Amino acid sequence: MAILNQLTSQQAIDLENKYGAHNYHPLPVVLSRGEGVFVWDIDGKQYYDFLSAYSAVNQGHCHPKIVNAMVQQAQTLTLTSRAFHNNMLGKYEKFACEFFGFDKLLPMNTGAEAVETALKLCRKWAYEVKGIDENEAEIIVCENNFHGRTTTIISFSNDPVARENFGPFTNGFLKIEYNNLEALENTLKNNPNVGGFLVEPIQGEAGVYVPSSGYLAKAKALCEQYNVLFIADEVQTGIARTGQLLAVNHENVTPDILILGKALSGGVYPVSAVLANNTVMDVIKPGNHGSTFGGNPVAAAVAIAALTVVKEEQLSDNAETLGKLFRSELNTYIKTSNIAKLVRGKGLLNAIVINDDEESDTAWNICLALRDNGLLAKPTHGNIIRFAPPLVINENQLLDCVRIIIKILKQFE
Ligand code: IF1
Repeated sequence: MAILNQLTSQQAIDLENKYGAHNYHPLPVVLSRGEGVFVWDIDGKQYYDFLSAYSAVNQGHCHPKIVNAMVQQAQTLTLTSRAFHNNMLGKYEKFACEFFGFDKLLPMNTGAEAVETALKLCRKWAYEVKGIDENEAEIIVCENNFHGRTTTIISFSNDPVARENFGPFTNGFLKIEYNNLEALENTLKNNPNVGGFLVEPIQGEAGVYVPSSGYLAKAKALCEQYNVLFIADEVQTGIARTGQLLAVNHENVTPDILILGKALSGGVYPVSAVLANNTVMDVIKPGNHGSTFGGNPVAAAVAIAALTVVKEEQLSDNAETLGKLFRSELNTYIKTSNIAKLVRGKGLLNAIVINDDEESDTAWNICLALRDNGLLAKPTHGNIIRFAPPLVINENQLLDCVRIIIKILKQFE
């Protein structure tokens, strides 16, 4: 097919501009290959990937074990729909439930679908178990959240760009300040119809905001006190990214509903999931919810392989150790820097706040310079640059990247 002939970078970008919706503003680089911590552009230039497809390729690009699992299953049975059983789904559900410590799993495909599933599950539990009057259930969410792009999810977003002209919006959500336990307790006390509290253990898109130590544990305790489900969106923070299998593990918190996505498949295939114990998950009956591809045999094989890699390669420990090294090295530089204000994060989910206002393009220009020096990263909001390499990165590679980052930051001082 002629369309598959080698393109120049500009030709590839022009095709996207002409034939693709303009719903992103990508960094000008055209990638064609990935392996481990590296990606290559179509001219063969190598880069460290410090975005990891928004923490979907925690296991590294094209991990052979995960790819092989996909290929094997894809050559055997790809999709049955849930109209029939298949030999892979139950195995995956058992594997994942034991891996994360829950009774049941509801398989979906994207993170947003899993968040929507969790919202529906929480509401159904609120009516049928907690006894809230029908259509009166409310779910508490946090300011500056990011949980996906569906109409209901953006209904409780406060990002004007994500909301503008997409109304009318879904009701039933109460918004509180993130990392504010008093706001949570007051909202729980004054709103008897609350069924759940949906929270990111670290707010990723908002700029890698790590809550105060103890916040998640105290929030969970408040939810228990008021008979409200604690719903952890670990789509970005989960699967070893923050130095523990789940970010909530840092505080020994067990969510009532756990939402997973992204690296659940190692970035090889869209796989997401909602996990809960029977007292919650058993409100779901045949016909209540579903998805054509949800829990398909390829997704099942890929997810088992992706989670196995996390354990076998001890990715949580690596993220914990190298994350501390990353922040330590950057903090040493920041002491004498006038361009970098601070570095924050947990494990290998980190961000640097640039000493310029949100509207400036300094962070963007820094990312262009990083690209020219073999490292790919992208600003989250305005003056914040997220740094999230695949968790398979080794110490020498990390220190090489620290060197590149500091070299470029110094050029902007
Ligand atoms: C974009 C970042 C944004 C997520 C959390 C659910 C979802 C996401 C905590 C939905 C998705 C992606 C979506 C992508 C950019 C990226 C992202 F934070 F990771 F950087 F936008 F905030 N919960 N995050 O982070 O999962 O439906 O995408 O599979 O939409 O621009 P999805």
